[in-house]
Amino acid sequence: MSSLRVCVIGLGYIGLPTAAILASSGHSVVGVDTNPLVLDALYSGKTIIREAGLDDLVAEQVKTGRLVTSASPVPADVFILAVPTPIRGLAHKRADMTHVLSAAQAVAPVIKPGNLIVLESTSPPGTTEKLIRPVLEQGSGLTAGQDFHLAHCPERVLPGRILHELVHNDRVIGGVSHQSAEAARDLYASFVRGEILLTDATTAELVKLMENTNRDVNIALANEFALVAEHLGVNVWEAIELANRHPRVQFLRPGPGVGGHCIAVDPWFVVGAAPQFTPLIAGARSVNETMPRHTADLVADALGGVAGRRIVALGLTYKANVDDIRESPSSEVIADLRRAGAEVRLHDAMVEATQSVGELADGADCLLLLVDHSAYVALDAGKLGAVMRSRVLVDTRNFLPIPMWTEAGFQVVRLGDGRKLSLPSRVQPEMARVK
Ligand code: SAJ
Repeated sequence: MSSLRVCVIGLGYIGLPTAAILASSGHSVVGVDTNPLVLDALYSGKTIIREAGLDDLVAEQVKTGRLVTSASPVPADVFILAVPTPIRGLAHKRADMTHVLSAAQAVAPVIKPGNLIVLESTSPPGTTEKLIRPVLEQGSGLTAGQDFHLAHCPERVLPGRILHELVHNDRVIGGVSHQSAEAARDLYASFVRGEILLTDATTAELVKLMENTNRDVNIALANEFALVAEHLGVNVWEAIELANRHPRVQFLRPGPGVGGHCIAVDPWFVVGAAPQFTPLIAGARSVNETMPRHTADLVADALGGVAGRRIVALGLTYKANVDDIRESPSSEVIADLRRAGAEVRLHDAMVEATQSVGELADGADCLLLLVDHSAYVALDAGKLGAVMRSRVLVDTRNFLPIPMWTEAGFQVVRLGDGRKLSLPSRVQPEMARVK
């Protein structure tokens, strides 16, 4: 395909890697963001996101001049909207479409006949047809599907593997017309090596939500069994390993909760679209939402109450080996413990720290592993135990080598392991719970 002028609106975890890959595929890319920090960094070839390989790719493309910045959309052949779609409201969780709406409003006046507009942001079903389309048509005076192409191409990359997955994953593209879908396919074919599958816009929106909901529901199932196993005095990790030996069973992993701005958010878009048909999806969400609280309870059980106890929380990001702390279950666990009177010291192997785990452990009562960052494998149980006031390890990810910790004198408690909870404090478990 010939080189196109592409304007990418939103330079976050999806927009920036997409912009850089498009530039490296020979297109002329203008990156647009409302955050001046993002633009300033990019102007000098830098990023404010940590993602494997991204810094180098961006620096290279800025240097070639194929990736430039702008504070607002400029005329182009293609516009890609990659802005966040968070949820708002605690009781009735609804998609917050403010960013998508303003991106569409900003693009509309510069659209020319023959342009292609692609929505990449994960959105409630109907967004492309019912929200974006009228805004673009009114603002441009043109008709989608006739004068310009409009498609939804949901991103599906995994943070930590974004650059690889952007190229190698299959892509689903939904157009408001078949020609729109084909125009988008031609663009993505310039860098995607996976298969590109065409459908209509609303189906593409639902497919994306189904993918993340599938993961959320399956994590909820693992979490629910973790609670069952604790209740029955069984080790869920062993049980999962054994169940997964069945050729058609594949349990995911329990943990202290589901974080990030995708898996914990997208199921609500489905519930919002069809509340009367989604008890399972809503139920899975509530199981996953109870896990941070349950984790705080586990710590309280292990310590016989947390008031006045010193706890070192290991891992603040929403998952392993990324630096993204947004919507992390860790922050909920920590807030719960602090509310109950604990002194919680924080460490994250992926976020620049002023103090080492050893320094933070000095005089502490408990190490609480919340995120399984690879770096934590190297923790030295003997050295840490030597400086702690009491030796309790709570591992919510079944990640640390238990024999090393028990040999160093640690009382080890694992989330989902009912066999490890025979602590003296459990004689009166209700009193020890975090209320
Ligand atoms: N988690 C568990 N147990 C597991 C797997 C994950 O507790 O077995 C937790 C993680 O610790 C984390 C959360 O779930 O808190 C989400 O992590 P994740 O790795 O499952 O997913 P994300 O949010 O990083 O990326 C997901 C991906 N979706 C799917 O795998 C279906 C990715 O492909 C999407 O592009 C991304 O959401 C997105 O942007 O929608």
